[in-house]
Amino acid sequence: MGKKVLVLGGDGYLGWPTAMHFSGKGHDVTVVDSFLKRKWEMEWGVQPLIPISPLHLRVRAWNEISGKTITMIVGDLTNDRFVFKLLEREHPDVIVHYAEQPSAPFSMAGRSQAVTTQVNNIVGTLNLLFATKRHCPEAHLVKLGTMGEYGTPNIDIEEGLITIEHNGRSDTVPFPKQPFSFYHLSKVHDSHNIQFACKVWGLRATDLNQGIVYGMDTPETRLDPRLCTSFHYDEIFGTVLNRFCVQAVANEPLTVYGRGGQRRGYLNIIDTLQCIELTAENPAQAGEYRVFNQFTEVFSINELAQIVQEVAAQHGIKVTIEHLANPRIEKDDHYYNPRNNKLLELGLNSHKISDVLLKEIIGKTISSKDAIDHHIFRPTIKWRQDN
Ligand code: USQ
Repeated sequence: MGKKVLVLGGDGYLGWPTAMHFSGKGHDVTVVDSFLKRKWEMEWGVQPLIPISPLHLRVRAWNEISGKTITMIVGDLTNDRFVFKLLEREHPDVIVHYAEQPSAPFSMAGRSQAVTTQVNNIVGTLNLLFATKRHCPEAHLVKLGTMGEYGTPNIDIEEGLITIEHNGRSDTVPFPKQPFSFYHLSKVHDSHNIQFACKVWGLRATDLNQGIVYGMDTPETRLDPRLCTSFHYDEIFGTVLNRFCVQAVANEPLTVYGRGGQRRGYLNIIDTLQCIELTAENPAQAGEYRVFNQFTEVFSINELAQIVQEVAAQHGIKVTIEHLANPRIEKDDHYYNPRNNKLLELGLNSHKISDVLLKEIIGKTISSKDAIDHHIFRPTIKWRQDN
């Protein structure tokens, strides 16, 4: 039977495809967004490669094309009255929470952006927890966390918890967090707040520690050009593989930061949807706080650059790779072995970064080549200003 699903951050890169996916499967979907990301895009002078319509028009187009109904509500999660009214009225079974400032570089641009990131993300999530307790304590919170919460420790990364022995005693405790930025830290603080709320109020939540997402299309975005999602390639909102694909098509060098040995978990946007769906279908128990590591493959930046170079060559594009002084403070040669068993155990059937997937991004980027802004590839935000 269809569930009542709230998608918070429903205007975003992942929120919009998630909303269509759940609606297409027969769930009753409401999208919520404050359009803050659109404001930040204007402030930084960046925009998605393919212009996206206002959310009103996308919702209308989806409802026409699919014969289903997504409902849309405009509001900001940092406004507690809005959040309490929202949950009182909607009474959701599942709350998918993407409504956060998503960029590490944005959060490192200065004091104001760090504060904006942490207030927006942490206060928004806290309001949501309190409103859930009041109006829908049975609802399952599916929260987008990040693999970056763990950092890159010199030991295997478990899914949320680790059992340690210390002075002859043993306990299972949260896995140590050594994040990369004030943005990633905001997700750490969220995780602690959610875990605590589950413990003291009996709420149920799954924290999805997601890796770096790439890709442009899902089965639903392919139905009509009006349904496409917000695909960024700038230094703020563009993730590395998406940036590399656009740089290749733009005949610009791939911007590898530092030595390029940084290893991270990656997944295709289609697999993000699958992971969210599997999580929603298999909810946490009352009082349970679960963590799933959400990625399908691990690559170094050098490996990614090489893959893009090879796929671009098949399109007749010769790609060069440039190693820039790393604007971030991070290890660029390190051990990295995170686990990702829990979603696989639930049935995740992952898509590998095959030529086909990359070819699709590069192919579609070629058709938008004239729209590429060549000024937004080089990193300008530095973790240390004297870098
Ligand atoms: N990088 C380059 N060249 C570039 C851009 C990035 O070498 O042109 C490197 C970065 O130094 C970093 C890695 O690529 O080592 C990933 O950077 P990114 O910008 O793709 O991703 P990140 O800042 O880690 O954040 C992104 C999303 C964030 C999500 C996170 C998942 O923006 O919302 O939480 O990926 S994770 O990285 O696993 O924490």
